[in-house]
Amino acid sequence: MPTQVFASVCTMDCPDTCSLEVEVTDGRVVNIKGTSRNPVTDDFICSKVAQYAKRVYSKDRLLSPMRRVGKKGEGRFERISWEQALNLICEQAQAIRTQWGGEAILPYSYGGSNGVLGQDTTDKAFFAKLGASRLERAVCAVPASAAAMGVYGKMAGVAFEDYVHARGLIIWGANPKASNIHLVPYLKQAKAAGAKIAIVDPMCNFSQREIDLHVPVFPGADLAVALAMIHYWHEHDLLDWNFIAQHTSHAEVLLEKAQPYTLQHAAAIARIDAGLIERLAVMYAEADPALIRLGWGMERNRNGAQAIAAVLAMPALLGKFGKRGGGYTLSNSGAYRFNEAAMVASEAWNTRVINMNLLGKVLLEEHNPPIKMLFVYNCNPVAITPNQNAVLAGLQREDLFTIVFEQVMTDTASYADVLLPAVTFLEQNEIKKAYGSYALQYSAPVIPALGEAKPNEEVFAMLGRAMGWNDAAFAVSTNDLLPRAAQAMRGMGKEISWPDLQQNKIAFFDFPGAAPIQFQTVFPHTADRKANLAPDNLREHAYEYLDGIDGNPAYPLALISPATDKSINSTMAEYNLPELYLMMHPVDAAARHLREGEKVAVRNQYGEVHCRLQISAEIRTGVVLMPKGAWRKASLNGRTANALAPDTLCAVGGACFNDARVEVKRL
Ligand SMILES: Nc1nc2c(c(=O)[nH]1)N[C@H]1C(S)=C(S)[C@@H](COP(=O)(O)OP(=O)(O)OC[C@H]3O[C@@H](n4cnc5c(=O)[nH]c(N)nc54)[C@H](O)[C@@H]3O)O[C@H]1N2
Ligand SMILES: Nc1nc2c(c(=O)[nH]1)N[C@H]1C(S)=C(S)[C@@H](COP(=O)(O)OP(=O)(O)OC[C@H]3O[C@@H](n4cnc5c(=O)[nH]c(N)nc54)[C@H](O)[C@@H]3O)O[C@H]1N2
Ligand code: SF4
Ligand SMILES: [Mo]
Repeated sequence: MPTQVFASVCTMDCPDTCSLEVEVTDGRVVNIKGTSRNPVTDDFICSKVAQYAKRVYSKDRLLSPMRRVGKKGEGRFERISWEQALNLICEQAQAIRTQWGGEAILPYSYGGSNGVLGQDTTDKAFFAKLGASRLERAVCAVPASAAAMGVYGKMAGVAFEDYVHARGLIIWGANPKASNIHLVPYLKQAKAAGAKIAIVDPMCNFSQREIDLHVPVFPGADLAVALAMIHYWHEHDLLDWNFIAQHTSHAEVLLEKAQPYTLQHAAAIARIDAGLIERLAVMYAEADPALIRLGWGMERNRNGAQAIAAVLAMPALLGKFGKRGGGYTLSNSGAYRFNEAAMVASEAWNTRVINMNLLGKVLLEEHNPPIKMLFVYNCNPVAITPNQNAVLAGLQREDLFTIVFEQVMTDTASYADVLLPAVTFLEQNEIKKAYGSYALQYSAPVIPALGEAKPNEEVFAMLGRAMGWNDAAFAVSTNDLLPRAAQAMRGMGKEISWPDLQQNKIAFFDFPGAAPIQFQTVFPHTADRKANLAPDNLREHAYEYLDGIDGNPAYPLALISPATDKSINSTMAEYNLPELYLMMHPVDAAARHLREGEKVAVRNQYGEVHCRLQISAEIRTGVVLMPKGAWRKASLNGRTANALAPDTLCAVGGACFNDARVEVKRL
């Protein structure tokens, strides 16, 4: 058969949301390339997804429902039919509901393939009708969302294409070289046109040629640095009082909180030179247009939401909005005003809420009712949830009935009682809102589903029917949901027509214009359309720097575990990240007499990880780095970064992965 080429879209949890061209020969995916249908993709994609066929045809692919025959975690299963699997799950759910109540059932999900069909449609209707516990999806983005919602009501951010217009850029707690690669060409163009670029990050992900300033802030100390910059501008009369008066509220609260933060005070907290903070403040104040790219690296600690709010306030305090290339970008997901309720009707769902970061504790500690059934989909908690040892111990519980709905045999799947096989994005119909680039895209299957794999929305509808429920929610198919999703899309400046989307595969915004200009074509979605510089949702702790975790001499090093170019979270890490490593600065290594490539034990009160040491001056002193997403087999003792990550929460419930403090010894 000749090779056929199909249009597709990458649905990974990545801001870029590339438009793809997939070559299929004899029904098999042979090549995946980028196109410029989404202009930001510009014909190139990351090597991970270029080789995604490896995952589609992996020997670890789940191709039929299965039932556990070995011990939990051992990974021995036998094949069963879909009908048997659905019946088994329904029997268990009924029995648990009768004995313990619906809240003894916990759905557990996160990013998965991230489209509008595969989450919060029939799954939500199913768990709502069961009266299951609700999940607070808080492993990512909760602090950033709270800040962005509070300050600007999630105003649309500066488009990547407009970065070329900026003359001063701060990349704050983001690593575009790994996690947002399509921003990088625009940064290069801006630099070539004379822009100054600064990064605020304990790690230096750029070469000296690519940037003008690196501020190697200690993890969790961004709030102090941001307040010191604000204090500095106030003191040097650099604030834009006109903009503040016209377009902001509660600036006085922020300015008062910034008062104690002299450059020296913040520098001591952030363990950097005060001169660096001053250079950053001056560079940003002088730049016109000035732009800030905020990443999620800054949020993953106890001060995350407050720090992001303080950084978000900067363009308002200095009046940097109102022109191309001026303002900020965080997540652009808020630009779509998607009417989720129009997809599938759900019953009212008012049960207890469980924060997903606490999974291990929730499974192990006493609760009323206890969790008796765990239903995992779109998520790999053994790899990505903090306090891995508690998660593993919880999953071992013999009285816990665990269902894992997955594409491949993950570290979590091996603990399942029942496994359900999921399609990959190349086998699926999905509509995907990009949260970095500005486009809505439709992807049709390019190959038929492998084995008996099915898409989420169909499986939860099947489960509802297997429960004997006649609700309309459980009668829907994928084909019913596609036109509904197009109709439910608001905020794009125009109606989205399903036939057009189906035909063209992509729809763009009209702000008016393809790219928004903050405070000119787009405005805050706050009640008064002003930037709220001390929003209610943060005000109780507004801009209060919490120290608290440093100072235990047994664990002097801060451990961060950011994204790498090897995987998307744990997806594809199974083959791209075969060996876990710890990165350490030469000075910290010398102090411990450790050498490059040596086996080390990384320890704290939560656990211990054994891996190889990598020595690099790119990471600052006092901080070590272990990549996120590694599978257990990549480590020398079956534990990964999350065995060291605390299951503490920040004030708004977000994960504090980077509050881990550790010590490292030779193994
Ligand atoms: N290749 C790839 N791309 C991805 C992902 C992936 O796993 N792999 N994941 C996707 C997802 S789900 C997300 S949320 C995003 C995340 O992508 P990013 O927003 O880039 O977030 P992180 O990778 O967590 O961290 C970014 C940077 O923050 C730094 N950092 C850590 N702690 C601090 C701190 O306290 N302050 C400051 N200023 N910097 C700090 C880290 O050293 C790192 O360089 O990427 C998405 N894209
Ligand atoms: N230590 C540390 N841990 C972290 C982070 C960190 O910075 N440090 N970052 C956190 C962040 S930013 C995030 S977003 C989370 C991400 O955590 P997760 O969202 O759990 O990300 P993945 O590990 O990629 O797991 C998603 C799983 O869903 C499956 N899947 C994909 N598509 C489908 C589908 O259509 N149906 C079904 N049923 N399954 C599907 C994939 O095979 C994959 O195993 O991790 C968090 N964990
Ligand atoms: S993971 Fe990101 S960069 Fe890679 S193909 Fe998908 S959207 Fe593009
Ligand atoms: Mo994330």
